[in-house]
Amino acid sequence: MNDKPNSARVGVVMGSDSDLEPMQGCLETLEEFGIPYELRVLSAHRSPEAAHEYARTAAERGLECLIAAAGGAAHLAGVLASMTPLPVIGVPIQTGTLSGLDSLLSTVQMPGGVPVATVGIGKSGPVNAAVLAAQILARGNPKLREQIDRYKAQLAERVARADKNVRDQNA
Ligand code: RP5
Repeated sequence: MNDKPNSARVGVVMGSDSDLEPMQGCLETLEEFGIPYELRVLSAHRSPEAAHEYARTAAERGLECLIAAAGGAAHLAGVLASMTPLPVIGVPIQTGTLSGLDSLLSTVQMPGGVPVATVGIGKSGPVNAAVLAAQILARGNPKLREQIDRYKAQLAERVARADKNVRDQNA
């Protein structure tokens, strides 16, 4: 799915290939929704010119939303957001040194006028980034809107099953 840049609607950008494993939940969720994406490794610090070029051309290449994952001094999402009119979702990657608090704060604390919609640290963050991207793309797309409704209904069903199990076991 990520080998067709012309049909991609979401750009998923990671600061390093070491972010690929923690981002699996994001990629799987985009695939679950049938959203074509392109996947890139671009670093705000190690390959700034390539990152800038990507951000500058993302909208004209037909992308509708960017997801940027980075850890540590995580400036990738903010740098992309500064150079594109597209909505940017930031995924703070959990680090070994500061457990991702460093990534979270450097992704979320953007100056006024340059928002990065930042998701949480840990497993839920990458999944939520994909769900948020789907919700952004679902505006004016009734089929995708229905998929999101079904997704949320499944979440509720899972909780109802867990509730029943817990009550049965503790009756
Ligand atoms: C960030 O530094 C990357 O996004 C990654 O999360 C972190 C560590 O990168 P590597 O040293 O593993 O390449 O730029």
